[in-house]
Amino acid sequence: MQGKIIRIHSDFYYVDTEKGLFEAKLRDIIRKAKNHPYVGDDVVLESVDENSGQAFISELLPRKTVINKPKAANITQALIVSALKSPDLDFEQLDRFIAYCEYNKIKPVLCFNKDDLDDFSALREQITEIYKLYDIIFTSALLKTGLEDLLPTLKNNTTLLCGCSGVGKSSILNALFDNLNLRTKKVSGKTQKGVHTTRHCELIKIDENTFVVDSPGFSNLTFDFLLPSEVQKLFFEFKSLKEKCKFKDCTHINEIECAFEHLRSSISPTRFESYKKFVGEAKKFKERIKVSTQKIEDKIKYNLNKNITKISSRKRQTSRKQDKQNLWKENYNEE
Ligand SMILES: Nc1nc2c(ncn2[C@@H]2O[C@H](COP(=O)(O)OP(=O)(O)OP(=O)(O)O)[C@@H](O)[C@H]2O)c(=O)[nH]1
Ligand SMILES: [Mg+2]
Ligand SMILES: [Zn+2]
Repeated sequence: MQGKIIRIHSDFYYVDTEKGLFEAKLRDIIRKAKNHPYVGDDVVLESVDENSGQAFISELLPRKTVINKPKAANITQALIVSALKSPDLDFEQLDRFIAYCEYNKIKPVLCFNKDDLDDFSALREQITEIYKLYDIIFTSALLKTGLEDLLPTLKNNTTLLCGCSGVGKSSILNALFDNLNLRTKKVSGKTQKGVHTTRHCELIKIDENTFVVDSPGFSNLTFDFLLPSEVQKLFFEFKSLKEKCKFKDCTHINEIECAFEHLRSSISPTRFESYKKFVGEAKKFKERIKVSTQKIEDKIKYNLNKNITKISSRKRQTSRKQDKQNLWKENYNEE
């Protein structure tokens, strides 16, 4: 029997099937495999144990998409929710979410909530200008405005709602769909930050082809898993430039004679600031790789100087090239 994981609580996986909802555990073969199932995954469910009533997931079916923060599979787009106020709009955090979606090849749609808290005309204009290449929706979950723009966007998609805590992800879903009753909670009076009300990702079926995933708010995305020259791929501002800059590893930040030299002032200052920060984080990753590779090289050199007796191929030291590749893979696939 096949089904879709809608919720995960520690070792328990809740799987929606044509015969109803099952609480399942992972078969050893899946548990020992590297990639564990996520919410949104299609899985094969083994027949339920008659005595204990326990079901088991025995196979993870191929994924169309996957995202590790928050953990979700098979989503077709992400609704990045920000609040215009309470908590204040944080452009850098927004850029982090957008860049992370771009990295995972998931279409971002931008939602700006709590539109009722003030007159945001100037801020709205600024947002529309900066993010003109993305779909933008302004909402108030409280007054239920903007929902008419949101509904058609969600239709026939599996949409992950993500963003910082307290911006109103669960409130938006409650406002859109009756009877959901997702838990929501006031932002802290002192810090004006969310209090992490939603604790787990949850896939909610709206109709046969429409799903939404509510997720816990977070704000600790860092770009320490890719190379500095790759960060530009996550910013639409640089995409049109691809072929034009003659320097292979150019970050386009301050290099002279870089194709972007004259265009730097045309990119929005907040976007450029975010870009520079992410490149900085990626540089640390590059350093880490360099240091680890050096350590391996030193070890190999040391071993080569020793008189090593022949050992079976199974136990033999991996080649330097292989070592580098493994190290690269390890770092690159890191969450
Ligand atoms: N004024 C106003 N308040 C809102 C709106 N949307 C949500 N809120 C309030 O903001 C607070 C946080 O909303 P939640 O829906 O819990 O936020 P969340 O993004 O799900 O937060 P986490 O689950 O912690 O990630 C609640 O007190 C909501 O009532 C809105 O459009 N306008
Ligand atoms: Mg929530
Ligand atoms: Zn350049």
